[in-house]
Amino acid sequence: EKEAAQAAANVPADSPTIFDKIIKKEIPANIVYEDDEVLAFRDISPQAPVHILLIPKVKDGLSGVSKAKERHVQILGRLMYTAKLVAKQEGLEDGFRLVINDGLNGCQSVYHLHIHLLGGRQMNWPPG
Ligand code: DGP
Repeated sequence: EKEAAQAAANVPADSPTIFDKIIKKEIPANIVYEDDEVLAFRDISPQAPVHILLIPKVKDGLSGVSKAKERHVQILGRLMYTAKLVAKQEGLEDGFRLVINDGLNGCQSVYHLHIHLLGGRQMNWPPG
């Protein structure tokens, strides 16, 4: 498990991931929102009643937030704004959580930047 995580962390920032297949509709996903720039779909392993991933449709080297460049500022803002729209669409009026895991210590497993939108239950703090 640790070796797999290490291997995933070491691939080049532009390498394709499973999320490219979801973007191209080559594998199914439960898509809840889509526009020209952003795709949002339900996490395959939900950690809350609502658990949605928001991703840029064009990766452009953005494997994780630690790889962000100045050119990514627009899409980063767009992703967070879209998370708010999807939270409303999902009826999360009582609150929600956005999470971005980065790298090995952040428990990132898919190296295509994504925001986790979690809601529908009381969250705990601090996270594990
Ligand atoms: P992270 O650990 O932050 O890199 O989150 C990756 C998430 O992606 C994890 O919660 C599980 C989810 N995931 C991985 N593969 C698939 C898939 O093929 N479909 C869907 N819907 N989610 C996936």
